[in-house]
Amino acid sequence: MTQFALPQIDSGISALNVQEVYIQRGLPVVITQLASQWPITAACSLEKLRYTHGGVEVHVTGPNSSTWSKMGLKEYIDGFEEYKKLDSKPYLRTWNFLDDIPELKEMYHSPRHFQDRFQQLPENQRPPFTWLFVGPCGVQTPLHVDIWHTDAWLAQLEGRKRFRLFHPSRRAELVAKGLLADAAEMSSTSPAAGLIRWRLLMMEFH
Ligand SMILES: O=C(O)CCC(=O)C(=O)O
Repeated sequence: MTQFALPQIDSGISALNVQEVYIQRGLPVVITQLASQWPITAACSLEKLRYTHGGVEVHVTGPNSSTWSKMGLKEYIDGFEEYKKLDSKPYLRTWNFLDDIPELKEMYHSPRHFQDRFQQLPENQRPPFTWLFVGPCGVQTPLHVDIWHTDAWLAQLEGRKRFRLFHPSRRAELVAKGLLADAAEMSSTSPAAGLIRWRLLMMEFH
């Protein structure tokens, strides 16, 4: 399979440039030197989460990645060394962390390079798509198309993660191989089903 490296651009680039060259064309891009400057990056380090917010109850995926169990954040983080030995590791995914730790709200904002149109909705109508993912080395998110075919930006706050993206023209092949289960369902329910976008395959921590 042919693999391509994504373009990397410096965070000094204008928002207009990012919109025109990448976002409007549906092209993935890596913006460097950005998240390291945010106060929320330090506030959400593994160490800070453990010591300052360790009592927060979170839901992590169980061994078959569809069941969820509830545990304290400190308990979950303390288990990381143990989880590394498991074939299927528990993962704290799609955590609406601002609901549980509201004091972080004032530190959180979308980078100026992206327009978050959901912010134009009244607060009580915004979909809960501001997530934090926390996991030990080796956790994975399977191939998927995001809900409503929304575009997403992701920031890596700590550790490393591999992203694999496939061009939408390969969707039928991926479905046929059983790698992408939700394509038909997503395309029939999405208000933006006609948009051509690159999508995420999988992320894993190293
Ligand atoms: O970081 C991950 O493991 C998954 C992120 C993701 O699935 C997404 O943003 O759509």
